Amino acid sequence: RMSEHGHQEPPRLPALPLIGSLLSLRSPHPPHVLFKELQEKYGETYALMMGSHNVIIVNQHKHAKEVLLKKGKIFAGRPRTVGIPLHFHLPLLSTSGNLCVFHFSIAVLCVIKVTTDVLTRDGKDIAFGNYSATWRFHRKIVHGALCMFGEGSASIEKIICAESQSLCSVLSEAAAAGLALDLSPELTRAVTNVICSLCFNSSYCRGDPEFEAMLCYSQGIVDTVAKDSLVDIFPWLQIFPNADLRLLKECVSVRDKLLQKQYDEHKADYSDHVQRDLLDALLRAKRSAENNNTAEISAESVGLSDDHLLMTVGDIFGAGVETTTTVLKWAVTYLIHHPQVQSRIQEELDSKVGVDRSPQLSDRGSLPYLEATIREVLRIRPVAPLLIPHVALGDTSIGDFTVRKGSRVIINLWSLHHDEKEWKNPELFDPGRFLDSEGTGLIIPSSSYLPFGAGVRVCLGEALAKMELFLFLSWILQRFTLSVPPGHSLPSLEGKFGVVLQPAKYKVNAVPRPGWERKSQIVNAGGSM
Ligand code: HEM
Ligand code: PLO
Repeated sequence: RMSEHGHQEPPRLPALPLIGSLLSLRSPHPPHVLFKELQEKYGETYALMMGSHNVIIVNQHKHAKEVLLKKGKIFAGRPRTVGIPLHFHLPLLSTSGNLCVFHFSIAVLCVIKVTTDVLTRDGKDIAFGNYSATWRFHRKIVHGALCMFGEGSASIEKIICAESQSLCSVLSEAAAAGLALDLSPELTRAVTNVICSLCFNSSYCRGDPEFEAMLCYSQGIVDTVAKDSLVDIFPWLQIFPNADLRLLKECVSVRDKLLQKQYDEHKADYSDHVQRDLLDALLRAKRSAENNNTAEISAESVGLSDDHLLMTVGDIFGAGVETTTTVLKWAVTYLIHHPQVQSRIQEELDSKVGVDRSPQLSDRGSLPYLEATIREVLRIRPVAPLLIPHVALGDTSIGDFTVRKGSRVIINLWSLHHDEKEWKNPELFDPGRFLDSEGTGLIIPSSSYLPFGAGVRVCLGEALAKMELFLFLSWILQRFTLSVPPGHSLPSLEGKFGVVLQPAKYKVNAVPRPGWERKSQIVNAGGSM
């Protein structure tokens, strides 16, 4: 079919009514890997049906940039019902009579509408909310509030360094006691306190019951929000009790209570003269819209209802915790697999920072190998391998292909980051690819690299996340060498696909480096703070 917006329809996977292309999507691999493989048969950009929805899968950077940048605005929509691939594990009896577990991805039928709608009160947030005046307004406020804490200002750096300090003392206590640690809760705590300061101007001590509740509900949400549950395939099954949906609703209700409490406290102490945090910034925008009620813009009409404000902070809080923590966990995992990378970072730290003070943001320029390592971690294990689905808000095209209004577009970042034409040995972890031939200057060797997305929907937390990754990792590696305990096997590099791609759980030995055996508990920021 010819169209003014492109010349042909993209190749399409076979589809049946109701279930769409489900039968073509059985595979032993998670969705991002399957979508990469399907390129061989259908080409780099192809279409499939999820239930009754047309979904276009983009596996190549030129098309990805056309969607995100050149036509960013027309592709800035979000599905009203979010399509997320589901992963199934089915025990089956093989012909030889052995019980095998067949894992296969069933890329989705409809939806995580039910789950994200529960999470965001029907899309009243930024990440899952559709493109609208309200959405633009909220992004602008959040962006402004995050800039206030931005790179130039000392406060965010101080907050992150204080959390690094406390993280390192936990590692040192464990080392002194000869214990191997699961770093996951420790990293989560550190990252959570940073985002807590930004959103609520508060933080948690170790063992704070409210903090433990937060850790628990957030893991519950991560585990269920994109989970392969029947409720997501057949939303009408909601009438039946479903364990996952019940768990999600419980977790969301615990989260909402914590958010509401912060909100009430902030409202009570609000003053036009001081802006302590993101929630104050949102409240200020709400107040000023309410005072301007003479114009057509009322607080409600620009989406400054209580629900919108709560869902927006909820988003920043959730994204702020889960993404950065996940990248830190992947970084630790790869460093354990590649001790030579770890020792090269430590040499760089020893020569550029030394042992008399702690790393600070101004060291970023002189630690290129650490920066290159962070870039490589973000390449090889992208946190959001399929981003969040985009939706075409009008008739348009991608390359020569026609795209009709309402089509969903999934950018397969996994394919971009593992494209053999762009990256030599894409599965090989090699920070050196982000350095120039002298090994001292940072480069981006391929344009097939978009860890934070791009354009209208680009990640709002990129600058913050980069500061955190740099500071946490430099503090840890200055003081400790990480490895698996003797006799343990190396941690798996296969991620668990979900709303974020998470590494498996394992224990780590953090061995204090020479000079840091006892020092790390006593010495603090060493004058730099
Ligand atoms: C969206 C990556 C950290 C807030 C996204 C997207 C990606 C991404 C790929 C989706 C873009 C799209 O759909 O086209 C990352 C990575 C992070 C990180 C790799 C850590 C290394 C953060 C942090 C925050 C944050 C710390 C909060 C301060 C958001 C928000 C969105 C988003 C609010 C939704 C934007 C929208 O839909 O308009 N991020 N992110 N992210 N991120 Fe991040
Ligand atoms: C993580 C669990 C929290 O309890 C709620 C939450 C809010 C925002 C989500 C985040 C979760 C997962 C990562 C997401 C983020 C918005 C943008 C980010 C999806 C579900 C990414 C990587 O796109």
